Amino acid sequence: MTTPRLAASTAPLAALLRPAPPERTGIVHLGLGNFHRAHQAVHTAQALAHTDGPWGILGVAGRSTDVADAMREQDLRYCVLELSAHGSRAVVPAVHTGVLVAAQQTDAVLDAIAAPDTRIVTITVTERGYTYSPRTHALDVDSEPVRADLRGDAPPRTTIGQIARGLQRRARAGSGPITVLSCDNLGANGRRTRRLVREFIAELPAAERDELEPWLAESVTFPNSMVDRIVPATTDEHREAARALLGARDAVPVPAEPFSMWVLEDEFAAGRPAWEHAGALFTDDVEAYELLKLRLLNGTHSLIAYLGALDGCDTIPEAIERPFIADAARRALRDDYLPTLEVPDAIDADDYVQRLFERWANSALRHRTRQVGSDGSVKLAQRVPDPALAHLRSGRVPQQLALTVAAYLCCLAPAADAGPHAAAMSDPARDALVESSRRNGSTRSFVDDVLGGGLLGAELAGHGEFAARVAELVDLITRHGPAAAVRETTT
Ligand code: CS2
Repeated sequence: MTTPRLAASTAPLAALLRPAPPERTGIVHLGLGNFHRAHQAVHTAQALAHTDGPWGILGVAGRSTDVADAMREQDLRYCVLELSAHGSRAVVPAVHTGVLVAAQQTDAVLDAIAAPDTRIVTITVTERGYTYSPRTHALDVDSEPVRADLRGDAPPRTTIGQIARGLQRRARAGSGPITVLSCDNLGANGRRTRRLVREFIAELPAAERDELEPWLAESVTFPNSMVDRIVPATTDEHREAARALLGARDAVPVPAEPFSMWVLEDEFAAGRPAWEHAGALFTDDVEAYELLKLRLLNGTHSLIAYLGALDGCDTIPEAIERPFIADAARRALRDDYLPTLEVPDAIDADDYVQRLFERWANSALRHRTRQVGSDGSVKLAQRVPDPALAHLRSGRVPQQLALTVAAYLCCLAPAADAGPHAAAMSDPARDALVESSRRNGSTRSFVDDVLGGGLLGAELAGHGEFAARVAELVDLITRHGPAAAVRETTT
């Protein structure tokens, strides 16, 4: 007998977080990737199972049609595979009310943002999706896609353009207040999104700008939020696991760790689901949680990924099992990140760190070094410069932060073959890094060129002692391998 396709009628009852999607759509979500489907969708389904409400999610994919097509074929159902060494289970959120693909259906996306029923726009488009200049952190008005969206003679292609144009349509339609909620790993993600949307609007013709600015100030909120769940990319093994656990074929299951955390500011202009009943924490102090997570988890994750890839590890659990990588991670946490943080009262730092090691060691996830290592040019800018500057200002060179940057450069622009895992990392800056490494005769001038070019912001580039250490570590890795470089940072 062939296994049926996952659908409304074949989803096993025991796996359903709620019986069926809500009837009304209250949330438009931009970025239909794995993270959204394992994090916010699950928290929303759980919240609605506790307190029902008009909070169905319209999921909007950027360009790729795969997930949207598969979800349509599956009555908008998919499963989240919670994977751990202690056992696995599949849950089906059943919370989406529709799917769109922005590149093909931009007008429908703008209409959805403008619809009176919509009261929240959520975003997971990764660090790369915000079209800001890494150097100034302002909207990148020099980039072609942003310029095109400002001209407005074609449907907007950038996320910020789509939000601004959608809000413009909403203001004109008189559809009332709305919340824009970024769920990406960016420091102060809500404030940053607001700034970018405002900068977009400020560039519009005066009549449009004057119409929109006061409405935006009065009717739209942009809460900050910290999101946390390790969510790898889907493979055929996950499809097999989904089939075994569900008794149905899911083309787009999402693997995830059991852990999930969400911390938000409670600044919603037009209501929200009762996410507090799904484990979300509401606080005025989201920034402390964001910094904690961006530095301890994400910053150290990058170090593990680059060292691991250079040492031939396909996955994060494989990497963290190597004693020299675990040692570097421990030192990064203890010496370089923790001293720069104010840990929120509700968090026990020792427990948090111990939990991180357990989460990284989750071998059932098979989270790949190449996935964490991809897009380092945008990710590291969120993770490394601020804590590095805190140390440099007090006269200390943070060894593991310098090592993170050195290992990144060795993966992306290697002097010799850096192996298949490093080669598979994608990064918008790869070509420029390779070109700079070719052009510059010495490692030091290469590192100066890269940092001076704004990779990690202007201020860090001014600290020659940091660049010097990065260059030494690049040379050590190139000549003697990553373990020797770690040893050098610890003696
Ligand atoms: C990772 C994150 O790929 C990466 O850069 O550090 O995706 C990480 O797994 C999540 O932020 C965990 O919440």
